[in-house]
Amino acid sequence: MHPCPANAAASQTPQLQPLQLYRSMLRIRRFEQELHRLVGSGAIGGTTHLCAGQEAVPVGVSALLEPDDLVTSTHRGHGHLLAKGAAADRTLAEFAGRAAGYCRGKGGSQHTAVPEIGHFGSNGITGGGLPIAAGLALAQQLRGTGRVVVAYLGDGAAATGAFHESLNLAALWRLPVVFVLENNGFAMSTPVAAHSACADYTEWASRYRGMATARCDGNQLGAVLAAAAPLLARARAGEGPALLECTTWRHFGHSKSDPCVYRDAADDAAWRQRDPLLLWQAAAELAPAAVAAVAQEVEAEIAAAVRFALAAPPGDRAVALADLDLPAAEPGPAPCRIAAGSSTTVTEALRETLRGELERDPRVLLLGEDLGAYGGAFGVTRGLLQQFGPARVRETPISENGFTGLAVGAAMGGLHPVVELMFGDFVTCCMDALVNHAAKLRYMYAGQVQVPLTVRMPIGRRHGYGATHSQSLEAWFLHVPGLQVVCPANLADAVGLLRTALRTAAPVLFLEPKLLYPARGVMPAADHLVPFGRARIDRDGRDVTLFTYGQCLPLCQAAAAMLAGEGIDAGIVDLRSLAPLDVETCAEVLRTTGRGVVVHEGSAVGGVGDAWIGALLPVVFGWLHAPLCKVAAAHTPMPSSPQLEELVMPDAAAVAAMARALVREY
Ligand SMILES: Cc1ncc(C[n+]2csc(CCOP(=O)(O)OP(=O)(O)O)c2C)c(N)n1
Repeated sequence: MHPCPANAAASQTPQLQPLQLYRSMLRIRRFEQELHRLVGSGAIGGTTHLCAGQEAVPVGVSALLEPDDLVTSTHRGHGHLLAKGAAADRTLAEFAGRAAGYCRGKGGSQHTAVPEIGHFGSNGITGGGLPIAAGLALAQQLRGTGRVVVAYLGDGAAATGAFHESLNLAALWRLPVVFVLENNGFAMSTPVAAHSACADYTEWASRYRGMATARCDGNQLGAVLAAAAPLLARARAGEGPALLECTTWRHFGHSKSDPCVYRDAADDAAWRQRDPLLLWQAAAELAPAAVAAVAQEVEAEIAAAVRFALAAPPGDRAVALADLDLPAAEPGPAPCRIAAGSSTTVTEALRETLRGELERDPRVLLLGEDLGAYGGAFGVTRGLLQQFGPARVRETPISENGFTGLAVGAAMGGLHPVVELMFGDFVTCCMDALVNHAAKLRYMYAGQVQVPLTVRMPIGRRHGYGATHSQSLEAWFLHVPGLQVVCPANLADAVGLLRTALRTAAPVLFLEPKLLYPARGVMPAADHLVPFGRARIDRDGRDVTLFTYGQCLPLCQAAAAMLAGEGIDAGIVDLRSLAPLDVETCAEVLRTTGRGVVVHEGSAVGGVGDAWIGALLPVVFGWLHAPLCKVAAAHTPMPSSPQLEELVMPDAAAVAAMARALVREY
């Protein structure tokens, strides 16, 4: 018999009894075989990535977990779900797109989560779940829950930046996470030797300081148990993260359409000889009669699951549109060292708002590069590390995708992280974390999780920072359901919008116009909140209205002053909230003036202005005296020279010219 250190505990712990372990593996095997049949016949649509052949890994690992330990999973995650305790019927219903599924049919095979059993989601982005797992582990560590997180991945995922960023962060912060790498020899059709420049994954991972590693035969359940147990115990004891590599083999193709032509038939046959169920049957010396009885039980469970899933109805329109509403912001005052009514700068006001929320709410923590001695790129966080310590003001490596993804996981794990991107331009490096994860997880997982995450990002020009440090990329995010995008243009809104972001259980991109940092204003009350989706009328006007946000507000004010000198009465609306957009207030104002110009620093092509016009036109068309127009940056990268920068940016004269033309020509 293969030595199984878990056998000592087997008599007391039901999930470690050899027959139960066999049963768990058989349950996954039969589930996958039935799913293969149903997908093949067209009874279930969508894509599926079956894990038959790899059952010993999740069964071995899950057998060592407590019920409230957490796992994150991959596209090939059915076994991870079932082994953690998901019911076969609701799992199959999910994959069949039925409302009775765990995610009401919105997640499907690649995006199912069952947080009530500690399963925080399979993931359709290769490697995408790894930073999230690190963040869930950070939440366990900070909340002192004593739980561990298991992050499954395939060999292909080990080539992603997300993998290395996650291992680095986990090692730096000694997070209670065990990365379980199911090495089945291929990433889709690409063999390991062609996609990973390492001798073995344990050798790679061991280079991260404090990362324990082990490698085992992933088809031998006893070997998985033996290798995983000490790594999980170590992580649970706070001794740091680990990587466990399990070599294994999938029986089916990569996905339903894969005939597996790239695999050697002899290899396949040899691996099938080493079927984990057969190996365990022999190793654990299971009696044939007991195996037959278990098989009968499993057969009945899977047959019932198929009947349940196929009979269940799909969700309706309400299901399709649910889980996107914006939760209300918590009202109430926060401690504030700057007295309401006194004059200060936006930088200081932002810092005091962060300080107040850190003091008020133990779930809040800051993450970003150089937040401590440097105070963040623009000095906003100066002094906060000294006050709150490195656990809550966390200086990160230069790993935007890693630490933003980690923040998503920490948010799901019950914290409210505030990420600072040094420059908004670097959002390109964490698009996956924001667009594929922060924005969607609540929806995909049908409201079972929330992602209270604030991402602060300095945007716009500051005279000479050049093409990669001056952009205004916010328009991209208006296209992503699930993200809130807000941008203050004065001190009171900077405080009110940031405080609202920190009190709202949803992902918020908080844009900080760079030119606004040194601006002065009056500190608002300690309970001042600015609700999202409400524009602010900055100036009433009869003839034409300028719609803007952020650092274009001053130039609109200058343009309005110029126009006033010519007898043109121009109003100004500060949008403040780009997503959700306050269509109602904008429409109301346009009902009066019938002429509107939208002004912003982002490129004129596909920018906020186009989105704004698209949203308003169907509502206000009948009231317009003139077409809605925009004044925005030229469609060029930002040149470094301040003189050239002026030439591609909108200015007050251009805004005034456009408004004048609308008034005079229409
Ligand atoms: C970022 C990303 N790139 C590509 C894909 C398409 N894709 C899905 S699974 C997969 C292979 C992943 O291989 P591996 O991590 O070894 O897992 P396995 O399929 O072997 O379980 C690929 C290329 C994806 N989903 N996400």
